[in-house]
Amino acid sequence: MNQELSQAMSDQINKEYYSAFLYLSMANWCSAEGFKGASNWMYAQYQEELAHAQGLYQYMQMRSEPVNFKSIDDPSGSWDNLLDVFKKTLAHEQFVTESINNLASVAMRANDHAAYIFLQWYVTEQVEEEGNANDLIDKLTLAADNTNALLNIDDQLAARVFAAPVIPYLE
Ligand code: OFO
Repeated sequence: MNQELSQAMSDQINKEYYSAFLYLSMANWCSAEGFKGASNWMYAQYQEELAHAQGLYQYMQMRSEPVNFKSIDDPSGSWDNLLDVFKKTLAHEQFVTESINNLASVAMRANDHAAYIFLQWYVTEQVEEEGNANDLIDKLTLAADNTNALLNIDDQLAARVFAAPVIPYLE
């Protein structure tokens, strides 16, 4: 594999683990604030990010490429309210989308069609990741400080059940 691509793939694995850690931190905050449904949603998101990292890791294994693990930054934060949590989620996903797009561009420049095709799963996934955060920002903006509306949204978030994503090469 092209050296720049290999390094960028490896870096992306670390970014996915940071995403997982960030959402686990948000799950923890939501739980402490009494939003058990949002905590459940964030915990499922944490599991999903772990799967994203695993998918990239397994791909690198298939290609006999090294992975350089780095320490994960402290994700803990203090968020103003549930709306702020999801605004930060969207901002983070936009950052990840840019990173994935750059990665796909590196694969294209390296003429690595296999890696480029593999990365399309992640490109598509980011549309959903941003869309989910956007939907929740809209709902939470409408709810504003209405406690009943907020608890209603929290109940909806409690219904999320983690389903392992079907990522190419990840069994
Ligand atoms: Fe891995 O998609 Fe979110 O960060």
